[in-house]
Amino acid sequence: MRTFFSEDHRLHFPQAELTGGQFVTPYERPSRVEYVLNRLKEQGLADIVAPDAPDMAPVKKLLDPGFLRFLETAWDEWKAAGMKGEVIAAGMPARGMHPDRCPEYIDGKVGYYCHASETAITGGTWRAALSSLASAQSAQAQVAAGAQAAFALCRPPGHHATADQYGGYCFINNAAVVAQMFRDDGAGKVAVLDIDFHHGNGTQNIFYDRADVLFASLHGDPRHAYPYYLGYADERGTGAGEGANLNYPMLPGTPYGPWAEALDDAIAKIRAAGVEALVVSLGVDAFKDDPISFFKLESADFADAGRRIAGLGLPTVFCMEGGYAIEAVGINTVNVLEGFLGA
Ligand code: OKP
Ligand code: ZN
Repeated sequence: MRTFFSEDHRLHFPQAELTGGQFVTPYERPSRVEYVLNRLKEQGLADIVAPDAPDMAPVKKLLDPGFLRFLETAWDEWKAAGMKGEVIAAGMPARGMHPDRCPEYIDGKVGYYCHASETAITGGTWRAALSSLASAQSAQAQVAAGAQAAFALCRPPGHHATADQYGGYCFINNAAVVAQMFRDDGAGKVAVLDIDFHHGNGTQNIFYDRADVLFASLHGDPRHAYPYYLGYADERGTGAGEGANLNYPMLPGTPYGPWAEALDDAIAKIRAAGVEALVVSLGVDAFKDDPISFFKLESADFADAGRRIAGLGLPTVFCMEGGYAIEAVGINTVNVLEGFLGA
């Protein structure tokens, strides 16, 4: 399996994440992917190539062009307004306010296009997000051209980003773009299977009213885990998309047994839906030692999950999402890929 990876991820390295009332070094940091690269090489999965340039045409159709322009220009506007620090949203439109009138002043715009203030934008964020997108798109192109599977080692991640809001360390929803590209290439139905610990609110939101992209997510119960305001089991899709959204929220301490049962249920429903291509939002923060998550998966469980996913027999693009127990991120991520490959 080929890995697509761009060194430009390094351009995104904010100093600050707002956590517990403090600014800390972000959990989502450049060194995460070094562990994945090293493990890939260690395990002989050394086919690692740089992606082609991103193709913005499918992205502009799926995501809000105003949002994309905002991401591109936010840092310059912020600095031009005299702001001293990184771009951080201090307030968002809340209940009883206007959720869809975009202010003109940058501080207001930031809140309009953001859903969670832990995530900072810096001068390199846009280019890093584009490079992450490019890896996902090149992986999709390789699978569309006949490869059984490809791995996009994306950083920053994408699954929390909606069509018009960033947050949760995510700016551009790589997995959603890949799913749309499979559709554009002729796949009748596509599934996005999100095994990151956190609910893929962005992906859910983008496809919520669509029957042609099935979304299934295994995640920490939103009553206890970020993104908190989405991810309940009764969110099943709307209109034509009714029944095409599957959420599996699970409680703190959940070990592999029940997690794998949820995975099998999602897999069975993906199989029954007649899906022709699969996108896996591959986060490994369900790991027992993850510093910001609360499931109890062991490293070996990730290989077993990969085996189960392979049982679908679908053309598959893996898009890297989260995983913050950095020394184990490489082992856990590559375990999924090796399990998938039957290694
Ligand atoms: C991104 B991905 C840490 C709170 C972190 C944001 C988590 C974003 C996770 N104290 N809240 O899904 O791995
Ligand atoms: Zn996560």
